[in-house]
Amino acid sequence: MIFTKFEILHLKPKLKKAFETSFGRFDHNETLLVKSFTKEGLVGFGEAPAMQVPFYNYESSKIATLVLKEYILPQLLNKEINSVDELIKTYSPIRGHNMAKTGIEAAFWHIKSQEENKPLWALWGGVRKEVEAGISLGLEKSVEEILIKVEKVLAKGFKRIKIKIKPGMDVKVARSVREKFGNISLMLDANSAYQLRDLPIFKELDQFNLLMIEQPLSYDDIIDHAKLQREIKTPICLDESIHSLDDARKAIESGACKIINIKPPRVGGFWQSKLMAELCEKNNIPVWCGGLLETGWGKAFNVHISSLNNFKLAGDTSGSDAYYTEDIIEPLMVVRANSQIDVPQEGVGFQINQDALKRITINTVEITS
Ligand code: OSB
Ligand code: MG
Repeated sequence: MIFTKFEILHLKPKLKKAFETSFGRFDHNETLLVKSFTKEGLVGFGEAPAMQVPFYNYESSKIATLVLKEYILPQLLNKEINSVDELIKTYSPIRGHNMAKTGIEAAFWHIKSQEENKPLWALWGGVRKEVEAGISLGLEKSVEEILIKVEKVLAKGFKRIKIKIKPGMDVKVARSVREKFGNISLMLDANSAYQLRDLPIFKELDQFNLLMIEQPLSYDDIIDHAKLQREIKTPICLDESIHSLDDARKAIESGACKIINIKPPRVGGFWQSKLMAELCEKNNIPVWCGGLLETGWGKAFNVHISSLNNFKLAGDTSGSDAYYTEDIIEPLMVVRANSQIDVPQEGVGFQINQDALKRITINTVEITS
């Protein structure tokens, strides 16, 4: 394929309900779509879900726009790109900025799936026909409000529930959920809100038979997580700390985690995600696909990658009705009553709803030669 033009669409979708983590509370999100045009007349969309502020990692929608516009996209114009390796090679000198890189990589896969008339999962070696959905519940002002939300999502059929925690809203959350709902499949996500000196809290959490605890310590740490994992029974799952195959290898070798949350935009794309899942599989580390409040377009790609063999645990992919007042895909993504999402058998499996896209696009940047 030869790219002739790009558009970076800056989207600002409104969340149905404010989403709060230990790093902030948001009532809308921001994300990017990289719209890529080829000489052959195909168009590919790829989502770069960098949020409005660099709180989850150092990327944000504005930073990712800058990096795409100045450094990644110009060198792809009018160049023949036929393999993902060729694509990745053009921007590999750029350190980090994995979300920005994922935007163009996803667009490449969208075009590839049209060229080869294959679903995304077939290009990546997926094996599953359906994948298990989970839901990630944000923090609330009180434990009571969290219990109400848990009750609602259990009624909807979600089987694996993740709840955000922060200091002061941790043990009491886990205890109350266990008291009210028994032994449901429950996990917590700290988004790096704790330090090693908080060990007594994690020892206390050990009694609740949690599926895992996600990213308890610093966003850039592996060593302290290894120390913590040696002291607690609950499996640690790393999210923020893992950006590359090398990070994954170091975390596994040092015993810093027993599970990895693979978010394609955090690790630099779907090809890296595949390689990371395979590395983890060789080391008996199961993985699952996390989310970054992507629109349905990004979530669709996450469904396809979740069909790879080592994605053994439910992901943070919750269906179109869980996130925004209006999603940009048609049909909408549905979680069935048994908590499963069908893996599409053609292409991406969804189309972009151009009217809905227009309504939430706040800026467009064009890159041509
Ligand atoms: O840590 O997994 C996280 C959302 C934004 C940033 C970080 C995280 C999350 C979620 C929600 O937990 C995942 C989703 O449903 O998209
Ligand atoms: Mg997380």
